[in-house]
Amino acid sequence: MRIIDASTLDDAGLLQLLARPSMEADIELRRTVADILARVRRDGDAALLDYGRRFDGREPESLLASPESLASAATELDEDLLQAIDTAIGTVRRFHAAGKPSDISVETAPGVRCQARWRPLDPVGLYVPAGTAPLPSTAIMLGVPARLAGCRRIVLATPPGADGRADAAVRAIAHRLDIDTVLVAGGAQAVAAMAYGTESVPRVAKIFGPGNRFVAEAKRQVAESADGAAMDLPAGPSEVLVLADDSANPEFVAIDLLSQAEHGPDSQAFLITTSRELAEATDRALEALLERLPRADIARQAMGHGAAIVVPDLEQAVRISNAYAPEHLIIACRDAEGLCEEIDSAGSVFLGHYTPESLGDYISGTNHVLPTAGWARSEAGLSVADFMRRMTVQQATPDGLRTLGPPGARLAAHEGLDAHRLAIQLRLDALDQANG
Ligand code: HSO
Ligand code: ZN
Repeated sequence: MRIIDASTLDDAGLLQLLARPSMEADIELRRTVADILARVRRDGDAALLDYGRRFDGREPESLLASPESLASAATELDEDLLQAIDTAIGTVRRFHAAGKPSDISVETAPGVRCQARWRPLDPVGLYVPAGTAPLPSTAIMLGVPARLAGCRRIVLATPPGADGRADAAVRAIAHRLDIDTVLVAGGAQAVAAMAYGTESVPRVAKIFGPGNRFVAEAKRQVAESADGAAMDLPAGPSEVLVLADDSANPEFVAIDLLSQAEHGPDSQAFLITTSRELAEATDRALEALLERLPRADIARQAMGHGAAIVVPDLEQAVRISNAYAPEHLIIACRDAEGLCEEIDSAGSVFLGHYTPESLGDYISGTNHVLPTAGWARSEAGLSVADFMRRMTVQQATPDGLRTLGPPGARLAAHEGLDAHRLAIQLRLDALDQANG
């Protein structure tokens, strides 16, 4: 890992160092995805099967997982894995249930009541990737909040494994969450099927979940088309920033950097520290740990996009972190909670020396679908609200109209919108007449 002294960098140099690997979709990718979307839209299931053969390298056993294969999936898993899945479903449910938005009802003036009522989206589409490995944890992170939101119909799409079936853990999770439509397809074609519907896949209102470049581009394109489907977050490669002082354990820091780096060659990991000794010890630990990792090649490539940056004080470390707006921020410092107060841009924050990011990826209860690529400046990770929409409702009594009608009509007159003004005034006149 490169170790760089922040004092040797000007602002431009720092920005350059923190730049993300480019994710811009090239023309070729855009065109390929547009073709796939158009074809699935036209030919439905037949196109899905054909693309499955071509891109997934195999035709799925059946496009939709059979009810039996969902019901019996748990029997294909080890008991301790099942228990871990149930623990994760429990913590994610507990945390997300507490954050479920509630309706409000406010009397804004005597006789005028305004409400906000939340309604589940229906149907919704969940994309569970299985690139280098299936990610059943993502099925939990998407399925649990969708169920808590009250979404009635949920489609879960995931690419087939070598046996032509959806991953057994993903099927078991779908079954536990009462998700009975599991589309065994991946890539842009799965996104197209959910956005436009096919003979066997219902058309959904919004598509959630991470995926490769094809999936991300397909989500973007269907979200742009008026009759497509909305999308959750623009997805980029995973990233982590570790902010550490001299109290940090270099081996813990190194393995946290590597746990993001092993996701993919374009992942990014930074260490910002006040201690040069820690940076150097972390670098040594990285080399030793890489020897032990089956995905060392991927992690090594990803580490090339990051660096250790040595700063004079924690204030500067926080400034850099906020400017980068990491998807994951680990604060491995003595006063982690105090520093967290200063953080304003990060997807998910991990405090202290005993809170590895893996905890949040799998089991603590927070969501692991998080804003990447700097989106943490304005966006948040998934929550129940993302699976719902808010609708406002209002009602005025005659007294309410008498109170707020006149100032409303005055504003309408100012804007020269006379039908607006009269919609109020005619009613006020009618009320006057009725009262003699
Ligand atoms: N860290 C990933 C999520 C994940 N990790 C799934 C393991 N499995 C999100 O950036
Ligand atoms: Zn992860």
